[in-house]
Amino acid sequence: MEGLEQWKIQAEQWSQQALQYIHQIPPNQLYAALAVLLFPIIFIFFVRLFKRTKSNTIILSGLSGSGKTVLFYQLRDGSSHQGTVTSMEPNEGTFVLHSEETKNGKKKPIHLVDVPGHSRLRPKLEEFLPQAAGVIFVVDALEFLPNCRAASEYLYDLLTNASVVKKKIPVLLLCNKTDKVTAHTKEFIRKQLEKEIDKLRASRSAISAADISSDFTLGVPGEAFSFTQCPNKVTVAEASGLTGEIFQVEQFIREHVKP
Ligand SMILES: Nc1nc2c(ncn2[C@@H]2O[C@H](COP(=O)(O)OP(=O)(O)OP(=O)(O)O)[C@@H](O)[C@H]2O)c(=O)[nH]1
Ligand SMILES: [Mg+2]
Repeated sequence: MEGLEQWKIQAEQWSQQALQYIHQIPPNQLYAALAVLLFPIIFIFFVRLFKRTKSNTIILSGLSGSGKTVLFYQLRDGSSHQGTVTSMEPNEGTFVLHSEETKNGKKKPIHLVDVPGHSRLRPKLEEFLPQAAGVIFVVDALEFLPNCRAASEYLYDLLTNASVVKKKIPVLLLCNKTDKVTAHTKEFIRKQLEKEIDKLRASRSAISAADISSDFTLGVPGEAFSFTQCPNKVTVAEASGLTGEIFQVEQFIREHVKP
């Protein structure tokens, strides 16, 4: 008991000494010391907060038949075990990329969403866009010309989506099915899409002027449309989901979902 009492007295003395010492310090110095102590703590807190809110969601979009579901399984399992059925609902998964599973080092799982291209299911895309770290717009490079108009319309909607514009969500135009020699090149596809969007822009802005639509407009008025005019980054790449040549897809994912 005595020992405890002594300890109490000692502790009180110490705290009084500490208080006296603090009172001796000029307030300015005290505040400065506090700031120096608090700043790193607040800084680390914000860095962590920012990191946590950073999304790991990548969206696969594009017309029906462009090869999104095959790509999904290729990225997840390294094989294309999916038949030729049209997807009737979004396909979602959180996983480590198959190509990274055997690698050492940091691996961060990605959340991949395959949104079916069927026009009735496209509104689903808008639900996923606000949380997207990147969007892969898959284009069938084999059957490109007959689908050019439809693909451009879908892409136009994507590029004028409020989340995509405001959050500057990066978009990868993926020319798929390049395993076939008759596939069109990515330069050709990019140019054709730009031309088609240029035409759409004229017709759509005429409609929205009458309807007072609040949709975002694309490109620079009076100039031919080019993807470089978009506020978000739009890049082109080639792949073959079927044969697993998906390096450029994985590169895009890793660029926007950091391990
Ligand atoms: N040659 C070739 N064919 C492919 C490739 N990727 C997909 N296909 C074929 O294209 C067809 C459609 O592929 P899916 O992955 O089901 O297409 P999707 O984009 O998911 O279509 P929806 O679910 O309807 O939106 C299938 O018959 C695939 O075998 C590819 O890289 N090369
Ligand atoms: Mg599908």
